[in-house]
Amino acid sequence: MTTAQERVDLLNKIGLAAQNKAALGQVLGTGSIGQATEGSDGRMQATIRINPDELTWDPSILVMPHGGDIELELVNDDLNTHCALLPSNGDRKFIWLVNHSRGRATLNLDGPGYYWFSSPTGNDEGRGLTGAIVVMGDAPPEARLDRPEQPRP
Ligand SMILES: [Cu+2]
Repeated sequence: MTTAQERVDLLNKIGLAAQNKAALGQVLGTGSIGQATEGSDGRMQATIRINPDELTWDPSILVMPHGGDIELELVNDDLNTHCALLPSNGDRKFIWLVNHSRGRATLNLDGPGYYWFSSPTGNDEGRGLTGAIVVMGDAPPEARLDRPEQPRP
């Protein structure tokens, strides 16, 4: 077992913290965590990058403080074309990201939970370009089940 910092140090030492000759991309589940910022109008905002030669999203875990609308800026600083397939109520959003490009997507995620996003082209997902948007908070009253009070952690 390693602590989180030891894990990062070991991945760096072995050379698995970037694309290398032993692995096509970063080790699955390796990546940073970030928090969306919130404006006075309640809309949230975040920037997610693909850094050169890492083949992960940065952050790869984006945390929203609660459900609602979020404006994402997506930046591809890698030397290859990628894309983003993103969750949103009603329909998913898709954006192409040629190398050294950026794009914007507005998502509506109104319920708490884990939502997945990725770059589904080529073998990007298998190489590490998968991520999660985590929406904190409780389910809105209209979405709650009609059942007796449940024990809460
Ligand atoms: Cu808020």
